[in-house]
Amino acid sequence: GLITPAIGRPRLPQRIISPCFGANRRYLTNNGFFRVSEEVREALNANKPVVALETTIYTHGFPYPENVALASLLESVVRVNGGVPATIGILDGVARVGMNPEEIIRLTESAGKDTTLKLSRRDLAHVCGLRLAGKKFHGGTTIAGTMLLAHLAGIKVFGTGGLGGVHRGAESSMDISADLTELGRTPVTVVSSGCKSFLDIPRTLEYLETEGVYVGTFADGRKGNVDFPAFWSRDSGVKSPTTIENEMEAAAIIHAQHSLRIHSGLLFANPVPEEFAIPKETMDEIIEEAISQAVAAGISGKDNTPFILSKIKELSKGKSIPANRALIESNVRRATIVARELAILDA
Ligand code: PSU
Ligand code: MN
Repeated sequence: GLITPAIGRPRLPQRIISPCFGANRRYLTNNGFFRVSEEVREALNANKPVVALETTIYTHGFPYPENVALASLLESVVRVNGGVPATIGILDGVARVGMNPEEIIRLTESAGKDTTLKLSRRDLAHVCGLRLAGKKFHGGTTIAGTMLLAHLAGIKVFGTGGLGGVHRGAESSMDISADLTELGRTPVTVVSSGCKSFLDIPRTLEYLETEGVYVGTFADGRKGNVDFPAFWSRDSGVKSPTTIENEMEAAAIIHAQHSLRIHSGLLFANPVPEEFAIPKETMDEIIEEAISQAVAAGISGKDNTPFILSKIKELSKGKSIPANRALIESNVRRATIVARELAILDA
C-alpha cells in the first residue's frame, strides 16, 4: 500500500524530484575557489543525511578557544544523530564545504584578525578572487553565505543558532539581513531558534513572506498555534505562520516544496529547550541597552549584528551563554533528524 504502517509515513506513488535536486542537477565541481571535502562528497553521492554548519558564529561570535570547542561539539552532535557534518567557511580564499579538525582550528583561531572576515553573499567573490592577486583572507560565512555554498554542493539542510533579520529602525536605515533574501532565492532548509529580539520580529516575518519563504515552528509539546521563537525565549508575542509537530512533518514539507519545484528556502524555528529559556522581560532590558549603545557608537552595516551580539553577551554577564550553546545544539540535532527523514523521502 501507500502507507508504511510502523511510522505512518506516506510513500509517494512515483518519484517527483525537482531538477534543482534530481539527477539532472549538476553540482559545482571542485575548482580553485570551491572545494567539497571527500567525506561530504561521498555522503552526498550516497544520499546520506548531510548537515551544513555556519562559521560566522565562530569568527564573529565566540572567541577562541570557545569557538573551536563549539565547532567540534556541533560536528559530533551531527554524527551521533546519524548525519555527516559539513562545516562551511573560507580558508585562504577557497570556499570549503566540509572541513577537517585541523582546518576548523585554523579558521577558529584566526577569529578577531583583520584578515578574517564576515562573509555574506556579496563578499564571497571578493575574498576568492583576490587570492589570485596574492591576498589571502579567511572568513566565517553567515547564514546567507553558508546557504549559498551548501546549495552549490547539493546540501539541503542547515542547522544554526539565530537568523539575521530586519533591524529595528530599518524603515530608515534599510538594514535588512541578506539571510532573508537568501532564503528567498536558495532552496536550502534552515533550522534556527527564530531570531533575536534586538531585531524587529514582526517585520522580519513580513519580509520572509514577501520573499516567499516557508516558516514553520516546532510545537514542542504545545497546543495550537505557537509563537515564532525569540532565541533565548520560547515566545516572542508574534505567532508563527505555521506550526508543525515533528521532524517527519518538516521533511515532508521540504520534500513537497522540492517536488513542486518551488525554488526558495525554508525556515524551521525550534524553540530553546525549556530548561534553558530566559524570560522575555529579562532579555528585553538587556537588548534595549545593547541597541542604544550601538546607536551611540554609530555602528552600522555589517558591524551592527556582531556589535549588538557582543554587547548582549557583556550585559548579561555570560548568563546567556549556556542557553546559547543549548539551543544551537538542539537546532543541530533537529536539523540532523530532518535530514535523515528527508533522505528517506528522497530515496
Ligand atoms: N544572529 C545571531 N547570532 C549570529 C548571527 C546572527 O543571533 O551569530 C550571525 C549569523 O551568521 C547571521 C549573521 O547569518 O550574523 C547576520 O548578520 P547580518 O545581520 O549582518 O546579515
Ligand atoms: Mn545588515
